Amino acid sequence: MTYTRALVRAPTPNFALGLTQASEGPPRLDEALLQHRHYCDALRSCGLRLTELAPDPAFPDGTFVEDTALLFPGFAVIARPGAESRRGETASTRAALQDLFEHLIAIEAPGTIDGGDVCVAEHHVYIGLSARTNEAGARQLAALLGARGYTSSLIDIRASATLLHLKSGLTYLGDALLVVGPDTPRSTLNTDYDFLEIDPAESYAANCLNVNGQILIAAGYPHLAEQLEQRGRRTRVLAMSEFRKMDGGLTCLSLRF
Ligand code: CIR
Repeated sequence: MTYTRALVRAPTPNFALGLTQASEGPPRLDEALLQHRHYCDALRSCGLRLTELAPDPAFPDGTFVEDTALLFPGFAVIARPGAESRRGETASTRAALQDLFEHLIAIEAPGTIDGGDVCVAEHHVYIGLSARTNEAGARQLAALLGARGYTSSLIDIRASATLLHLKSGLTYLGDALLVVGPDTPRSTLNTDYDFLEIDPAESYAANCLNVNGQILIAAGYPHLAEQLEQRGRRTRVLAMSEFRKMDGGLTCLSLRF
């Protein structure tokens, strides 16, 4: 799929007050801002025009815009984040998407969905059941996707101590290639696809991103870089240390369409 645009939001000054389970210490704001700038530069160099949402200190996790919506050709789904502290983030996403998508559909209570739990592989969508995405939300999403020509399946990661979101351990890179982390349940994955297995020592690297043929990967994971290069994929490495401290990865920092 070719993207032309993306929504992003720089970290707020109180970014360190966001939710995290990582025990890597607080993020450094100056470094996070620099890493975010480089991320935006990478998206632009892949041909994307960026809409930059305003950072809002009421939402220290707001830089992880991916969790607030799901974008498909012709329609957008406004998510309902599982964490109470993040629920209000969707208002600014909705306002930004209003004029860009013909149809906006919202996930309704009691359903919750974080965009990070949704992995789109062509016309099949994997939906993670997690601490953030509940069954009611997953079923609403599955139904509305089904009505629009997509199939979907649920992957339960609630027993995983390591996966915050499904996409922490499963990403789709196009050309029938799924990147699968060591802790991701495999039983419902489409076996027609090729699986790129992430080395257990590099589990964070499973969250990578294909932007118009460039594969963005986090710095510090040489085995993944090598695996992708062996498959003839073009990679671009981005420093992500400050976002990792807040449980965020490459896909979380933008909404692409
Ligand atoms: C959170 O816990 O919600 C944020 N600190 C991290 C969200 C990461 N988003 C993602 O994986 N899609």
